Amino acid sequence: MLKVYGFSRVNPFAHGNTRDLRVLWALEEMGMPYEIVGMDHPQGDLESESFGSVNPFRQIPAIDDDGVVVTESGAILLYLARKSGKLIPADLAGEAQVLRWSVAALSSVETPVLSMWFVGLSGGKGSQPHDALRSWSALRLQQLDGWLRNRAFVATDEFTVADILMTHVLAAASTAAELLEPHANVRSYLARCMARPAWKRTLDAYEARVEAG
Ligand SMILES: N[C@@H](CCC(=O)N[C@@H](CS)C(=O)NCC(=O)O)C(=O)O
Repeated sequence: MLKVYGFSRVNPFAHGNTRDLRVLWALEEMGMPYEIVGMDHPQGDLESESFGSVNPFRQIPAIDDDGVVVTESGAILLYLARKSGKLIPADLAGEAQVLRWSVAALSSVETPVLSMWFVGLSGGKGSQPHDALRSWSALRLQQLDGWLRNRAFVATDEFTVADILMTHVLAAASTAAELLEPHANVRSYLARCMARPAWKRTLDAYEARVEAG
């Protein structure tokens, strides 16, 4: 049985935003069976020797699929899509678009918005580096907004794992709402992806299971 390492307890700020949700959402969309290995972050479960051998970075998410260990949310989603044949096209050209936009979500978009959040959290609000990161983030969102002008989904005509990654990057509490505000195409894209029943079921199950503390 596929094991998913996900949080069982996490601090209140991160609760509802953690990257195990990307994996759980994908599994829900794919209808794949799995079991959750619950990790208590405040209690130090990520620091255990056994988890260190799963993920040297000691971060969630990770999966163990009958001995195939995969970490990094993007790599996990692409692995699950290839394995299930769902949320990714079967042809090489279509698959390339999903790879392209999965990497774009996690590098071109997540890097500036997460860096801006981190510098702000570290006391840098109002500083020159924070302003520079805001400009960098705003540029990427403006460009993404143009790309989404006539598209329902980011990589292909259908919903794919690239949409899960892009949606979760943009909807995380770490992405400042002020960045999204000017971009109507991005906002309607997010609303469309987050209205999916599988996302609602995933979030409801997470909220019922994961303790904020
Ligand atoms: N690049 C990784 C980042 C994983 C990550 O940042 N995980 C967070 C939870 S969302 C974590 O485990 N934080 C705990 C820690 O770093 O101590 C991915 O996309 O999977």
